[in-house]
Amino acid sequence: MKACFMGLGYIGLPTAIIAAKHGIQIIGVDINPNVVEMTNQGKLHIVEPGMQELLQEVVSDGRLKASTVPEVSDAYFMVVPTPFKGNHEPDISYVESATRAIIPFLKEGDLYVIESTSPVGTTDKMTNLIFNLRPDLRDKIFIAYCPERVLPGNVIYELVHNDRVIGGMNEVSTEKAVEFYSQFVQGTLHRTNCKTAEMCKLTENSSRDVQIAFANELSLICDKAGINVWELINLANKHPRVNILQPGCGVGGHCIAVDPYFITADFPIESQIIAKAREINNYKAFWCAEKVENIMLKFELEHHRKPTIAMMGLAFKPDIDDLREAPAKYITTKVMQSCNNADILVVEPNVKEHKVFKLTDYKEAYEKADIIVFLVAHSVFKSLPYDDKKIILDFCGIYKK
Ligand code: SAJ
Repeated sequence: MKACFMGLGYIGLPTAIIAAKHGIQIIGVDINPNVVEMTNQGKLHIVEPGMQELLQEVVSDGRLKASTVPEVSDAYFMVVPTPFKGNHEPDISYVESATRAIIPFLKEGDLYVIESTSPVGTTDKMTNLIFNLRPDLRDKIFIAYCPERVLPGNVIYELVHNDRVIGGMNEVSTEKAVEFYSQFVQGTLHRTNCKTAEMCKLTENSSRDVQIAFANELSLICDKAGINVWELINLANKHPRVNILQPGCGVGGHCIAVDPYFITADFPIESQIIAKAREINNYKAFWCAEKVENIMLKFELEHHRKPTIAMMGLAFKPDIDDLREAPAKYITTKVMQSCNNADILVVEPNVKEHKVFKLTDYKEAYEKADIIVFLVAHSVFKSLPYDDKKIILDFCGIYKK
């Protein structure tokens, strides 16, 4: 069996590698020639523990080859980005162009699968596109939607062990896709239709966004009421049917802060809670920046000098080096812009160098600063002793104080 993966990014490349490792012949396609070249040299262009060794193995024994153009295969997988446009409208143009690129190669009996997070109805749209251009293939190919669920950093394990949802345009398509994924997935493959599978992916990430928004809203209430939100959530979670997540300085990354808009854009009247959750999580970052600015002004009035401030963390979540859509980066930028001349030390222990921020070692910054702002709950920060002579703004629960 030969499979063609359109898109060699954070999901496409690991999936292609794991499929190759399980004996499937893979052609991996990417529009970026550097990605193609690096992949063919066995060099991983993304950061993912354990993946480098696997890539080298499948490239050297010829099971994975990368190219900028597709090749005739038995199955085709669309694993390209689906960003949103300025007004939070989903942009499926990459899925469409990847689909257009493989249409000439399709033949009777082939499987076509979309993995990219997509608005409801995308699989139907691509089905129409395929049959408009290739009416000869009507009822002769299999079409399905199968979203990924992996957590970056734990991809090798989760790609194999997580359950997956597979929704075909009809039952035979679902079965054909289940047959493909069962070659390397040990989790249960749950069968449904394509619209439900599309909505399921959006629901998973929106559910997490709404739950985090609840925790963030509690943090705003508790700040005003003079209650320790960490203690409160810990106590509330002692109830057998309550499980509140943790507040932070906002929600970042390319999934949870994006996918809910795919629902709100198409269902603006119905999706009240989902839209509000996005607003609350975005507002939380703005609120944190304002808090820092106010504390700085207060310090200046009391001490007749500008404070030294340590902004602790830039990543979008703890213990990673990924700064995409990170609220901590937004807060740091906003604080730097609003208070020129103040001495701001930027800390991100998981990144060596940054082209915009001059980075300072976390211990040195903690030592030097008058105001410590904890933005990301990186493990190393938890070893810093609590110094009550400093002003500490703990937005992510380092000390849970
Ligand atoms: N966060 C909080 N409080 C929490 C948990 C998370 O503020 O209690 C914040 C994080 O700091 C971060 C953001 O939420 O800024 C997102 O982090 P995350 O760990 O919740 O999720 P991602 O974006 O790394 O990965 C998610 C996962 N989805 C779910 O858990 C439902 C992953 O399984 C998906 O595969 C991925 O999105 C995706 O690609 O869609």
